[in-house]
Amino acid sequence: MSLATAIEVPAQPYPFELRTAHCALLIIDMQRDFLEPGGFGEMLGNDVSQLRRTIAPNRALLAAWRKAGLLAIHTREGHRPDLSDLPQSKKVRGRSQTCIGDAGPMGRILIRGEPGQDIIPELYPLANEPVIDKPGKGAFYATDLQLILQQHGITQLVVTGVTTEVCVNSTVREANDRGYECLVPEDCVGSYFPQFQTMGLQMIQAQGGIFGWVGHSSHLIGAISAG
Ligand code: C5J
Repeated sequence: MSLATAIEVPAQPYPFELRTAHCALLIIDMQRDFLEPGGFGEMLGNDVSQLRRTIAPNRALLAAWRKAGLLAIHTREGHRPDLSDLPQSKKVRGRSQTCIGDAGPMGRILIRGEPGQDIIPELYPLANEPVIDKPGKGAFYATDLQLILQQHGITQLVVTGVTTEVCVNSTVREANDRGYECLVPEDCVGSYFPQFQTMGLQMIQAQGGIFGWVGHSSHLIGAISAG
């Protein structure tokens, strides 16, 4: 397989023309506090099994991606320990008893360096894979993600992770506005809310792919493993 050749990957609303030399896998916020039983997400009353079903497909996709020698990037939502990058509006949103920065079940909630803020062991980044610490929902906001993508000549993104309607959707929209073509494998993204999973994916592919494409990891793995 020539890295410059486009491979047609089945997707909605029409096939995605994958150019592996210019495509990065961007795994959004597969963090312990969102996915693990006993974490912040579960503490808020969410059903983490809705997110945990994405672990196995992400593992398989990441393994194939690494085997093909392609660029994988990971993100983590979180804030500085002194909370200097946490807007008050985000801190108090939800009127919860426990806020970002407070002591949680796995250390201070969504604070960089705390166990709960880190990526789950099943998908832990390799030393050569960039990890983007982001204070917002979108991965481009207040990060060096775009610079890293430019340095690698990336024009396409396969976006996976959690949650479909929040950080995945925000990132795909940000990427689309910056000219990146985004493919979202539906089995590799998850929401605590089944209806948001469905609608979050429909929003991406609606109106001729207004923000991007929706596919399945099996087709992507087939495409990158073919060469
Ligand atoms: C993410 C969130 N990662 N739902 N965060 O989607 O607050």
